[in-house]
Amino acid sequence: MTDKMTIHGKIIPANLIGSLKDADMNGDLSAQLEQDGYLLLRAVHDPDAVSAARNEVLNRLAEVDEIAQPARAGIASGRSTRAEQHDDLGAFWRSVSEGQALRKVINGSRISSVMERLFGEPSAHFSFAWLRAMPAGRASPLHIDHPYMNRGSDRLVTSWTPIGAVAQDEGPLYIIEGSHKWPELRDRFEGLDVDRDSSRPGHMSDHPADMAAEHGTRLLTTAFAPGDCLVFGMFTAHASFDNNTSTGKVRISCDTRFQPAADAMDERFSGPNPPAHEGLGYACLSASKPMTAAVHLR
Ligand SMILES: O=C(O)CCC(=O)C(=O)O
Repeated sequence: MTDKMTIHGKIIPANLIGSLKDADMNGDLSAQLEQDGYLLLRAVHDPDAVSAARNEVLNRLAEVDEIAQPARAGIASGRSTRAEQHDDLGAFWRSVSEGQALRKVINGSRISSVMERLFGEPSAHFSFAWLRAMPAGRASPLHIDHPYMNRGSDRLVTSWTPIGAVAQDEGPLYIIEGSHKWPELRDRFEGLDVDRDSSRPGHMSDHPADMAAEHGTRLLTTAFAPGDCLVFGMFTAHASFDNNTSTGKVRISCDTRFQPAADAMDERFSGPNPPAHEGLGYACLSASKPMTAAVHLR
């Protein structure tokens, strides 16, 4: 497997890759998040609901000829008519991101009740959602979430949901073990707001394997099954492995954000028409661009 575990084409040595451990769902979720910087929640969502969400997204991508028929296989066609069919790419991506079946999973009662247990009080979620369709060869850059969404609650957490199974060679998310406790990440990023300070990037260009090796830690990942999700805090360094699928399968995932309902919410990502970064709405996401287009960073 390790020859298929690459980041920007570089093979990651096996000794630098470890397994995310399953959260103890009956234990203290808050203490586990504090200790590990993440919670791997297995089977938190209904797999049938995830499958319905997956088909909903794939059918929308097939409509713009980016997914080959039968759409449920999730294989990239290598083509796109998205830009020809949709003048407003942000509006198109918003309509996909607000699909009923998708929202039933990512904002549903199952994950909301886990969040209530995590916070020990009622939870709320951003209305904005970061849906991604990652074709072969593509990966997300290394970053922490804090600089992108720090105008509201400091108890905000990310919930990363694979919309369908993601094998280890299909570009799963990884976190850098122990990074949530690294003072250097706080020194470098705490208080940075990428929409107010464009002089400093929010992501890191350091190679994650080098960072892990320097700290004597590893990149933690796993194979994800439909229904799983990975929760982490705002200072946990994370990104994805390259999608090295040999079948052309696109990795579909969605990140959402939860917080205690009583806390202030970052207004960029809340309400019926969230302005998101730079007021661009869903057009701020690289996923709003045709899958065949050059890669951007969000
Ligand atoms: O899905 C990905 O590739 C990246 C997800 C991510 O960066 C996040 O959940 O914050």
